[in-house]
Amino acid sequence: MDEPSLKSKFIGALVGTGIGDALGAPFEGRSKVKPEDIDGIADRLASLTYTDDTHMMIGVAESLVRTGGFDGEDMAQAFTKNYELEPFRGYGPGPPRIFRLIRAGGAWDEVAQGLYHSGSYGNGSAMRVAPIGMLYHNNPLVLTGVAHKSSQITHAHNLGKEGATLQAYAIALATNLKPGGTFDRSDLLTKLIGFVSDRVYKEKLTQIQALLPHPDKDRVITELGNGIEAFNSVPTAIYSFLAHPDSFAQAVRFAISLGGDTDTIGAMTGAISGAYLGIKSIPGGWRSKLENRQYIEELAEKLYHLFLGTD
Ligand code: F2R
Ligand code: MG
Ligand code: MG
Repeated sequence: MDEPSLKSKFIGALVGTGIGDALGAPFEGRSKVKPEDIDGIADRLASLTYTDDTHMMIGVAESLVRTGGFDGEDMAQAFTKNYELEPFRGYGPGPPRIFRLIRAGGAWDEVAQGLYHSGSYGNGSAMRVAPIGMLYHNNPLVLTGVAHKSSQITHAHNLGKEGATLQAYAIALATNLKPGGTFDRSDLLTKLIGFVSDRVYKEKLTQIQALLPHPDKDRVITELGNGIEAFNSVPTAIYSFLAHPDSFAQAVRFAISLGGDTDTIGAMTGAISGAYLGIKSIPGGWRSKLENRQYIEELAEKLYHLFLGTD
């Protein structure tokens, strides 16, 4: 395989989010899914329709591109405007409540604090974080600050913020790696374990190390999780990628086959795999069917130029 360019990785991460989301969406909430059913859906559908995961990822990218970096007020307005235009994207229960508060004039960094008493730890801020992982892939310190603040808009619980930051960092590390050579999974996991602060994430990442040599889907579901909470889905996406580093299709198929929050674990796996392997690794038949593909690719290119300083 030709080594993907950095631009190809930017496009791969954003389109990868959309593909994993759209392929997983028909199975969200089901128990384990047969890989052939995933391919069947992809073949049958004329268009691969994305959900809130990609809709919010688009909002993140639009805001970063528009303001030339992170601006919390602008990003909160982008989420709110996009939701009002397309409320049918299957949003979780929390974000629409936040958007109403934002619309009523609430402060972007305060409104999410009271949700579920201590803020949300749902995976909604991790599923959309690919543009942040890409834009700051060479600067973990800035990546951490921006991922935390972007989560604060809707997911203020520390486990929500840490989940988004961990997913962004996994995308950044994948961007910095060259595919095709020897892939040191242990080194990547060690970096991720050293990066997170919360014990829940440290333990799950350590568990990935134990699970990788002995593939067992049931143990992945039981021990890492396949749920809507950030800590029950971000480590699972990282596992799905690490167990299939050389194939976007295999990584995403595996993530969805676990059942549960299939669109979101698919989206997060697709983002990491796309950032590692680049856009050409995504099967053409999937890529060509993705709803709004051209717009998502244009956003990825603009983000790439923002990174280069050539926008
Ligand atoms: N909403 C869905 N799927 C439902 C069905 C969609 C259907 N197919 C359709 O088309 O309508 N999926 C999307 O939601 C998930 C992301 O959710 P998000 O944005 O994190 O929402 P929320 O409400 O903040 O959190 C989700 C749930 O987590 C629990 N929770 C969170 N924080 C909690 C806390 N501090 N204490 C207790 N529980 C907490 C709650 O149950 C929340 O409702 C993605 O799957 C996306 O695809
Ligand atoms: Mg969704
Ligand atoms: Mg979901």
